[in-house]
Amino acid sequence: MIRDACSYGIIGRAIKKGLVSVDCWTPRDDAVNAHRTVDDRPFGGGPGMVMMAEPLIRTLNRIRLNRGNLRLIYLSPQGKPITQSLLGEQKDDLILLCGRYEGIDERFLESQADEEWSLGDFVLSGGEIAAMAVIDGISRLIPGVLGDGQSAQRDSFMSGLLDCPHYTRPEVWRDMATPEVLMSGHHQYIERWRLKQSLGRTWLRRPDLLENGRLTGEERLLLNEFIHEQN
Ligand code: 9WO
Repeated sequence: MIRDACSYGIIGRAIKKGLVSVDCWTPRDDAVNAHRTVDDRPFGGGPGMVMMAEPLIRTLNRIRLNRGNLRLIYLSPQGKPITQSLLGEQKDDLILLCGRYEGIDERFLESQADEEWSLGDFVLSGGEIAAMAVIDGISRLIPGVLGDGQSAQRDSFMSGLLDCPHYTRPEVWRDMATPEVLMSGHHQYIERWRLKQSLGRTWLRRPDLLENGRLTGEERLLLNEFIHEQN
């Protein structure tokens, strides 16, 4: 699942260019019996199965022999929210642990997991989709992975704002026109319009992102202009 998802697009090209590397490991290769068992019934009863600690620690020891002592992140709904700033803080390689079944033996998590991260307050079938989001989000921040043009767009979100609207041909689609400023060729005006739209959208949809009071004077003015135009 992870290998396939990493073979496409920006991440696939980054791996081909050697800017990103993703290795996948399975505890089944370190199962302690011929049936390659990695799970067992939960103590205390209840539905489903729990991933055993022993196969996992053996896999983890192989990874550490191979890649060194990297921080281990467990992807779970019980973790701290995955945000752009959390991804931006990551400077070293990571081990991303994806659970399945009903979860992983707590003794493995307590002794081996450095952090737990959550994609959101919902339960999936496993941690892989969250792990893929982390791989994609961190990879995009590595110099050379995005084309130069896109890095400008990335910088705007790095300021904690939502993205501005985007338009392409045709100029009028189903009687809906493209904002004139985008057709003007006046790059300063276009940049100002895009920042104003990002500020306005953030104010309308995610006002919580503006509570950190980090807007510059010019951004505050632009936002006030947007708000005034709303009324
Ligand atoms: C099941 C569950 C049921 C009720 C309330 C909370 C619950 N958490 C879980 C749970 O973590 N189940 C897991 C399935 C076991 C390990 C992997 N699974 C998983 C990871 N489901 N959803 C995620 C996940 C990971 C990161 N961000 C969001 C969801």
